[in-house]
Amino acid sequence: MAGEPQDDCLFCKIVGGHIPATIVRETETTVAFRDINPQAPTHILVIPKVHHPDAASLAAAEPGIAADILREAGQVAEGEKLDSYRIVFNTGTGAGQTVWHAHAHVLGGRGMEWPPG
Ligand code: DGP
Repeated sequence: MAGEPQDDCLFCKIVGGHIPATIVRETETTVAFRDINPQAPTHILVIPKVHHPDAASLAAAEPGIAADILREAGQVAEGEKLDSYRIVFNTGTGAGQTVWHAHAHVLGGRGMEWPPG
């Protein structure tokens, strides 16, 4: 059922405490933790506790929680004292998505280029 924890989902296991992560913030609906393979001095993932495969499907099913993700991304940036930062939702294999549980990357602490690669 949509939103239910998936046995084979890495991020559901982090939400459930079955896989360790460096958690920086947690709310009733979200968890924020440091990316295992950081692409910037600050690289934190903000995920919903509910399982949806990508950001658009999360927003379609549970728009309030999608908004929570954006608000928490801002809180993470404030907590990390980032003046500038990037929020990224990779969606689909061709865009680099590798984990099929919606997540926002919050990246900062270095200069960034546009367009992204
Ligand atoms: P994406 O490629 O957009 O689906 O992002 C998935 C991110 O998840 C990627 O940057 C690496 C991160 N990641 C994968 N496995 C783990 C893990 O076990 N722990 C943590 N903290 N991050 C992980």
